[in-house]
Amino acid sequence: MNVAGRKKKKTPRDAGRREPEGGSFPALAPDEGEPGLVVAHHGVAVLVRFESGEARQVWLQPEQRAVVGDRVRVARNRLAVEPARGVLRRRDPRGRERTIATNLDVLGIVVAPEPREPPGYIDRGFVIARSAGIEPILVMNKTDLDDGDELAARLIEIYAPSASVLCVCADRGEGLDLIFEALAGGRLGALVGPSGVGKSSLLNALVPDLDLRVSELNRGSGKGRHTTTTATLHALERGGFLVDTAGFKDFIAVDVVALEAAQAFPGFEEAIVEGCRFRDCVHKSEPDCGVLAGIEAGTISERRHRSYLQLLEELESSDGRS
Ligand SMILES: Nc1nc2c(ncn2[C@@H]2O[C@H](COP(=O)(O)OP(=O)(O)OP(=O)(O)O)[C@@H](O)[C@H]2O)c(=O)[nH]1
Ligand SMILES: [Mg+2]
Ligand SMILES: [Zn+2]
Repeated sequence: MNVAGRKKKKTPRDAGRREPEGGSFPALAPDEGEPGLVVAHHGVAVLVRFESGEARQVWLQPEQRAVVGDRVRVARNRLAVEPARGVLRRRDPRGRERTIATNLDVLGIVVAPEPREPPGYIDRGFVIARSAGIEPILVMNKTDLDDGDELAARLIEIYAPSASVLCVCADRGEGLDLIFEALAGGRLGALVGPSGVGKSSLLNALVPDLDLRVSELNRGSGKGRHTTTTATLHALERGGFLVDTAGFKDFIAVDVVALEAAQAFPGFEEAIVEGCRFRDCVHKSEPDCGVLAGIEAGTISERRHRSYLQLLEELESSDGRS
């Protein structure tokens, strides 16, 4: 479905919000129905968990959309989807918009020494999360592997000033407390990352009796096998909820403008607050730019700035696609 015709200009207040699709599902009156949460998505139907703890499959109407994390009401086997915030979207390699999950408080970007994520993956994750009002955290799994310490040190150096960097090991059950803490107080998080980094393995380690499918990396390519094909949401014993998602290597932003990237890029936070003269500075060649001054002073590396400029270029070139 082409949604370009309905597209409104985005304002900062809209960031990460989404209204339910159309008004064309007259199924339920306002406040009618039993409230529930979408915990799995099966194409034409969703699995809804109710406050009683019971879960039931509900068919979607033609064209109706609901994803994991959506709050819904169900009556007469019909579904009404509540407006959502914290909406995580990406563009797939064919240019189509995909909503991965909604109502997220936290995005756990999972990486590992093997398989390594594509260049710029983490930065795009930060920008996408922050511009949707979701707190990004970085989760490095597989600390037991040989290159674990080296990668952890590098990630901490770059990202720890901007966000929590959690070094964990699903295999040995290490660092799991850090994930519980990040979701304490009933927060909803999702794990995203390339196939094979161990997202499902982490969920299995966090949730007793959960038995999500995991598979070994491909021996030849060292890549994951796209084992998880649909997102599922799980309650944690210590409070909070966590979504397992299908791995993807293209973390392409939808509707993120240059200024949002300029303000959300990890590592620029302090320089912007202290330094940029113009509020709409995109740190390219503006006078009195805190980021450019940081490069001069050696507090921001040129390499990080190059990664940022590359991301800006990508955003600009994907603009016309939707
Ligand atoms: N050495 C080591 N291997 C791990 C660890 N966690 C997961 N793995 C292995 O990594 C492989 C991939 O794990 P999965 O949990 O299937 O990865 P995933 O991120 O869910 O992959 P997709 O579902 O394809 O996106 C499996 O062989 C796991 O046993 C870890 O902490 N250490
Ligand atoms: Mg998986
Ligand atoms: Zn600037």
